[in-house]
Amino acid sequence: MNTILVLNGPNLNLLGQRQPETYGYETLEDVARLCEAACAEGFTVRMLQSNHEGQIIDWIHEARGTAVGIVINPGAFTHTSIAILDALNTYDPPVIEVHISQVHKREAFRHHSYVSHRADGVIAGLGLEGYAAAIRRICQIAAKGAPA
Ligand code: CA2
Repeated sequence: MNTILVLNGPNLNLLGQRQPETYGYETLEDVARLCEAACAEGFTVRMLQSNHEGQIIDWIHEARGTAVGIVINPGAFTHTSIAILDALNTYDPPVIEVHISQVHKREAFRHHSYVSHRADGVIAGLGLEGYAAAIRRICQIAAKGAPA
């Protein structure tokens, strides 16, 4: 078991195609490449995206016993989904929440995250580099048994 699950929520399939002033010009494929490059030897990345809350929950359930950590950008579900929080609460290994934009500089409704109630780390505003930092941290914890 050396897989790190990278989950992306709604609309992130459009990364690089719309709102470049907020989310930049790079695509989700670029995120996948960046994550793979950030992965320590012996670890692999499984990169997934869905616009559907239930699908994301099913993937979190599947990660139990199969993934050493989860990097999650829940998209707008960050601010609405107690169901995703509940699913993450069934998962013991490290969870790192990533936001491409600095959500705290944006509208007030983006300031609260249900997922942050579970996440071991939260990264916002570092652009795609946030994913790479999250991958490096999970590799570090998984390799050394460091506390999450
Ligand atoms: O900053 C982030 O990564 C967000 O999680 C992105 C979500 C937003 O609802 C959160 O508040 C912050 C939105 C994802 C929408 O992604 C798009 C990407 C490109 C073009 C259009 C939407």
